[in-house]
Order: sequence, then C-alpha cells, then structure tokens
Amino acid sequence: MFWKKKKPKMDKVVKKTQDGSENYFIKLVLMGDGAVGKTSLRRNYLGMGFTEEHIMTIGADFAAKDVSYNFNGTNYNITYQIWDLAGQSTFNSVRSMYYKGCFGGLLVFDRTRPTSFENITNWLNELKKHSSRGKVPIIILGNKADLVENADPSTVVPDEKVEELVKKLNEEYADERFHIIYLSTSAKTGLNVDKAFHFMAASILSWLGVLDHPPRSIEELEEEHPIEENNKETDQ
Ligand code: G3D
Ligand code: MG
Repeated sequence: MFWKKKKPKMDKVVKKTQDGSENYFIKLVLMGDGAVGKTSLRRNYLGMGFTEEHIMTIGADFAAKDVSYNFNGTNYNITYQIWDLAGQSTFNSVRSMYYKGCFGGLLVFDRTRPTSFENITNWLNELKKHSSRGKVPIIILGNKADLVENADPSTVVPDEKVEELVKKLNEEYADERFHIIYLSTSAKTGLNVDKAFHFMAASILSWLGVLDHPPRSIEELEEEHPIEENNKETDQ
C-alpha cells in the first residue's frame, strides 16, 4: 500500500558505492512554533554548540550533515539536509517550497509552553498538505527538557498528553512503514538530539523499503542497532 504513494525515485535518493555501502541524500524539515528551539536543536546536532543568543530566522534556510549508520551489517551514509523555518505566520508563502520533497519532519514543541504542544497537529497538517509525498516519517520532540525541573508544574506539558497524541497518530498512520515516537530533548544539554536523528534514519530507510521493519521505540532501535556501531559522525 505504501508503494502506491508518491515513492521517491530511488536512483535519485541512493547511490551505491564500491565498498557495498549506500549513500542517501535526505531532506528533513524542522517544524514548530517560534522559539521552541528548532534552530538551537539543529545547531546542537550540527555540532556548533549552543548559544544563548536568539537570532530570528528569516524565511527558511538549510544546513547539511553527513552521518553514517550501520543497520543489519550494511553501512548507510546519509547526507541530511536539514531545513529550518521561522515559525511566524508572515512566512506562509515560503512554506510549500519548504516542505516539498522532504523525507521526514521533526515536530518540535517546548515542554514548558503548552500552546506550542497544542499546535503540533496544525504543523503536522501543514506538512501533510505540502509535502509532495503525503505522510512522511515524523518524530515528536518535546524540547527544553532542562527547564522542566525548575518550571512551574502547571506550565509543563504532561507526558501523558504527549503519549496520548503519539498513540492517536500511530493509529492514524497504521498503514505506513514507520512508527512515530516522542522524545524529550534539550538543545542546551544535547539530550536525545543524536538519538532523534538515528531514529529518523531507521524510520526513513524502512519507509523507503530498504529496511524490512521500522523501529517502534528508541530502546528497540538501540537493541537492534547498537549506538556504538553508529558513531561515525562527521560534520560537513
Ligand atoms: P526557534 O528556532 O524554534 O524559533 P530558537 O527557537 O532555537 O531560536 O530558541 C528560542 C529560545 O529558546 C532561545 O533563547 C534559545 O536559546 C532557547 N532554547 C532553545 N532550546 C533550548 C533548550 O533546550 N533549553 C533551553 N534552556 N533553552 C533553549 P533566547 O533567550 O535567546 O531567546
Ligand atoms: Mg529559528
């Protein structure tokens, strides 16, 4: 049933190399309300460290990172092209271009700002509307985990609410060759940032039909594909 959708042309996506590894070029989009930490998460992942300075993103931009994962004995070299969009509604006109051709979306909310969580479904609808491929792999990131401990509990998004949404989405996405998970992240401490991209790689490769089944949780991913084998990261 997946293959009836707009399947990416595999020869455009993957290049096999002589040593048997496979090179993929994968566009990802960051989504979520303004100031949830999209730019900071990307910066953390790209290895440029964390800056407390808030620079307003204007329109959209992207940055690339090469990463190599081993799944079932095969090396998959992935070039992630990570797009970052300003959350402000004034940039609506760039949105369709932003989402077009993406392989996956990172849906980010701020764990200490409930409205940013409530808007997750709006972001997801926008992705579905504009990605030329219908339902693409997504992951839900509850960012600013480092602030939760000292935050007023009444302002913290309850984990149960997030899990409820994830359950609902997985029901809605039951026919797809990937599962949706929730990860609590911090762009400040780096909590779960690498794991989010590792999970994304496995989900996308499964979605493309390259891996025979998608992971259902981080625990399952790490058990099947231990992280020690997946540390060959190089920055561009
Ligand atoms: P955006 O790209 O989603 O709009 P930014 O968000 O990455 O620009 O981050 C918005 C603000 O939140 C910034 O603070 C940034 O430093 C902060 N931030 C982002 N992620 C985290 C996190 O995980 N923990 C903490 N403690 N802060 C985070 P300022 O104050 O510069 O506006
Ligand atoms: Mg930003």
